[in-house]
Amino acid sequence: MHLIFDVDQTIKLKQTVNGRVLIEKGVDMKLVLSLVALMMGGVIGGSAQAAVVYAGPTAEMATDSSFSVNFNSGMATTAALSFVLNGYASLDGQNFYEDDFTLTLNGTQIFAGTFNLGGGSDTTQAVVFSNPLGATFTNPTNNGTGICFCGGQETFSFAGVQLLAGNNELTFAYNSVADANHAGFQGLGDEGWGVQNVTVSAVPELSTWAMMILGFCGLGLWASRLKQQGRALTPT
Ligand SMILES: [Ca+2]
Ligand SMILES: [Ca+2]
Repeated sequence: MHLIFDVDQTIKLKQTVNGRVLIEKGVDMKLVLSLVALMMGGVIGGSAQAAVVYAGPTAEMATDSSFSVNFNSGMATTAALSFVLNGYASLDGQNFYEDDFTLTLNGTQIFAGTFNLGGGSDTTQAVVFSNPLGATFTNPTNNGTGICFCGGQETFSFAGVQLLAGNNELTFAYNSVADANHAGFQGLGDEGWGVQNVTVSAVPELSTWAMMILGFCGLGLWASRLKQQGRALTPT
């Protein structure tokens, strides 16, 4: 059986017995290269597209609760992550009625802080306790709400989080601080929280880009050399 690259840019599969052709199939090289280009476009385009892994919004939840979003990543990769955090009524920042927000990804905490989302007394209540991945958010101080009992929103953006191949779990949690200096749980009559628009988009690693470009160059070289030689290849 022979694989033949023809000068007319056709890959031919040909099987002969005693000089008699049993099978002869041709594939246009331009078609092959177009398909490869389309596949690459798909990989790149797919990576650039954001996937909404949870649209929401959740129902309003009381503090001292958590909410998890599970989603599947085809491979272990770096991804951008964003979501909207909703506050209802007088969800508090750092004051006597403080409520703290945390986010974990696959069991590792990637953010912790407190924000005035409708409850509080001044403009200095937004405090970030931990932000190892450098997330940004829309309203770092007071959320523009003051004391209004009218809730508020923060939009969080992470430029790069590490996803596992297969299932990944994001866990959002809100807890009221209960100690000698804090009031503790206030309940839905006073405050609530929720999330929506949880979006993940894969960011191709440099090595992935390099491998795709090298692969494409290699294919081009291979095609070019075969075209020059116009020779038959015999698979081993
Ligand atoms: Ca409150
Ligand atoms: Ca509170």
